[in-house]
Amino acid sequence: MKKTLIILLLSSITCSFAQNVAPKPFGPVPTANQLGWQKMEYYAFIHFSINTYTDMAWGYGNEDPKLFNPTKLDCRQWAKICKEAGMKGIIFTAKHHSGFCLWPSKYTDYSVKNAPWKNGKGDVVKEMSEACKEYGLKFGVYLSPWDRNHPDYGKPEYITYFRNQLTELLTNYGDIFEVWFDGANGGNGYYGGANETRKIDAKTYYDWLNTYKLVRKLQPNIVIWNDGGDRADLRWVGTEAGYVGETNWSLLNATGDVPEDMLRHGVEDGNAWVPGEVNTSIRPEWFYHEREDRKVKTLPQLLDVYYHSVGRNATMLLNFPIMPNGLIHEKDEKAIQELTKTLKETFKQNLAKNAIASANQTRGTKELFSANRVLDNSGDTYWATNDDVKAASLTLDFGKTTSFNRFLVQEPIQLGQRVKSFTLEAFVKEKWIEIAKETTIGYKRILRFPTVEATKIRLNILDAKSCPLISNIEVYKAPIILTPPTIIRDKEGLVSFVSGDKESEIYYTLNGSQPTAKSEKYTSPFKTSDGKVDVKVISYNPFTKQSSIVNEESFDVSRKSWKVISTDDQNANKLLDGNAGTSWHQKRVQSISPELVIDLGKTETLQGFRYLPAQNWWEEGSIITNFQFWVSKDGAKWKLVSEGEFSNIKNNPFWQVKSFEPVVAKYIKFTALKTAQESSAPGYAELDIITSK
Ligand code: FUL
Repeated sequence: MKKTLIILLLSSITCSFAQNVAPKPFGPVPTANQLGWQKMEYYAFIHFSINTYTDMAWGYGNEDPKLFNPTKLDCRQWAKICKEAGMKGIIFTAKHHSGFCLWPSKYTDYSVKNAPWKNGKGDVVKEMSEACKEYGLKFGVYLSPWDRNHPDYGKPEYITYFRNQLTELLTNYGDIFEVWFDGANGGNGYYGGANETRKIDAKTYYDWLNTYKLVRKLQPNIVIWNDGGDRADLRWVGTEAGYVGETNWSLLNATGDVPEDMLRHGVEDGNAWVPGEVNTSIRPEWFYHEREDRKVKTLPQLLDVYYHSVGRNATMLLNFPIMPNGLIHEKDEKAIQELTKTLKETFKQNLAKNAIASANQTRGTKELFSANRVLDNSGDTYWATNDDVKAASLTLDFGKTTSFNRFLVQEPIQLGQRVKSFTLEAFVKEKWIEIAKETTIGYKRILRFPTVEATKIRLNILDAKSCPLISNIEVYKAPIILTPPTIIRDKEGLVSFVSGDKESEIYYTLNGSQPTAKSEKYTSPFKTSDGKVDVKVISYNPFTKQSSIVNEESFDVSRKSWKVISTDDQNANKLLDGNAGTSWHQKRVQSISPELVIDLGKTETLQGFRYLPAQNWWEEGSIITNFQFWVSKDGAKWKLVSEGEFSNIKNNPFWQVKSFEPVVAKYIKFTALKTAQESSAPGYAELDIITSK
C-alpha cells in the first residue's frame, strides 16, 4: 500500500516536472526560412514587361523589344509606395511568359538589351533591387518557367537556359527572399518563329528538385513558390481573387496533385509544411490596362483581402501594375494609402494590453507557460497546457467595459499548427455570449465582428491536434468602413442592390451624379429603361451619418428581348440574369466546339462583347479559354468578328472584355474553342454585348 502511494507520488512529481519542459513540436514545422517569410506578412508584386506596351495579359513572345520604352521609369517610386504602405518586400517580374527579360541576360537577345530604353544599357532588375535596398525592403524575383519566345521551349535544352537565367538572377542582385515559378505552362507561342503549340508535362519537364537545389545553393535564405511540379516552400491558395479559406492549415502532402479545394484550405494531416500565400492584384488584371483605371480595388475590397489573407494564416502579396511610362498609377497609390491609414488606425491601440489573463489549464507548475504569456509581446513565449489536454480556455479580464470589434490570436507555429476549432465569448452584462465559432488559427488569425461592449473575453479551444499553445492575443476597435451595395440588373432591366449590412440605408442615382443621402432611396427592385444605364449607389448609416464609397456599374442595352436559340435548356437563361452567382454549363458533344447562339430580338450596332465565366467552375465544369465571336443579320450568314484567348482567365475568372470594329447584327454566336479543363462543359455566368453609342 505504502509502496504504491510512493510510486504514485513519485510519478506525479516526475509528470508535473516533465510538464515544466516545453512541449515537443507536433507534426511538420516551418523551416527557419519559412518562419522568417511568414513574419513578413505583407509584401508587393510588380508586373511590368513587354506586354505592358501591347495591352495584353500574356505576351505571345513575338513582341518587338523596341516597344519597351518607358519615359519616366522610376523603381524608387514603386519602392517608396510599398514602404510607406508598411510592406516588407517586392517581387518583380524579371521574366513573364513572353520570355522578355527585364535584365540584360547573357543568354538571349530578347531583353532590355535591345530596347530603346537607356539605349539598351538599362537593367530594370538592378534598379529594382537597388531601390529595395535603399528603402529597406526585401527583394524577390518572378521567373516564368513558360517562355513563349524561346525556340527551345519544350526541349531539354531549355532547362539549361532556364537555370542559366536563374543563376544570373540569384547571383547578381544581392539577397533574394523569394523566387516565383508561375504555374502557367506550355501552350501556343512564338517559340523563335515556330508559332506553334508546345505541350510539356509540368511535373517532369523542369526537373524541379534539381532546380530547387541550385536555388538553395545560390540563395540559402530563400523561399520557393511553385504551383506546379514538386512541392516547394509555399503554396498558391487556388485563386487570385484575394482570399484563402477560413480553415487554413499550413500543411500539404509532399507529393501528389492538389485540388483547388485543398489549396484553399491546406490539408489537416498533411506531411509537409507548405503555407499559403494570397496573391492578388490591386486591379482586375496583373499588367496595366488603361481601361482598368476605374477598377482599382476599393478600400472595403482591400480590407477584405487583408483580413482574408494575413487574417487567415497566410501572407498578402498585392500586385501593382506599372504603366507604360514606368510608374505606378496615382489611383493605385491612393488606394494603398487609404488601406494603410485604416490598418494603422485599426491596430493602433491593443485593448488587451493591460488585461489580466487566466486559464482553466496550465502546463506544469511554472510560470513559463502561464496565461499571461499571451500578453507579453513575444512570439517565443506562449500559454500551454499539459500534453494530454486538447481543450482549454483562456480568459482576459479588461477590468472595465471595453468596446471592440477585432480579435487577433497566434499560435507559436515553430512547434507546429495545432488548433482545430475554437470559440470566442464575451462577458456582456454579466453573461457570456458567443461571438465567433471558428476552426484553425496558425501563425495569425484576425476575427472581425460587430462592435461588442464587454468586461471580459474568453477563448475556448475546443479541439487541437496536440496540447494547444497560444503565443499572442490582441484586441482592437477598428473604424467602421461601410461597404457599398453590389448592383444587379437582370434580363428585364430590373435593378436591385445587395448590401451586406443590415443597419444601412441605400441611395442611388441613374444620371451619372454622385449619390448622397438626399438621392433616391432604394426600397425594392425597380425598372430601368431598355437603353444603357449608369447606376451609382452608396450605403448610408443614418445613426452615424456615415456613407460608403460609391459603387458604380455601366450597363449596356437591356437583354429583355434576347433568346438563346441554340438550346432548349431553360437553365441557359442564367447567363442573361445579371447575377454573377448563377451559371449555365453547356453540354459538349464529343470533339465539337460548343456554340451558343443568341437572337438579340432587334438589330444592334455591336463593337464588342463581355464574358463572365461561371464562378463555381471548379464544382461543375470549366472556364472557356479560347473563343470565336460571330455576328449575323439573319441567323444564316455569319461573320467572324473576334477570335482569341482569355489569357489568365483560369486563375483570375472575372469579366473578359473584347472589342472589334462596329458591326450591325441581330444574332450573335459564341464558340467555345477550348476550355481550361479539356473536354469539360464550358461554363457561363454571364454574356453581354457592347453596343456603340
Ligand atoms: C499567373 C500568371 O499567368 C499571371 O499572368 C500573373 O503573373 C500571376 C501572378 O500568375 O498565373
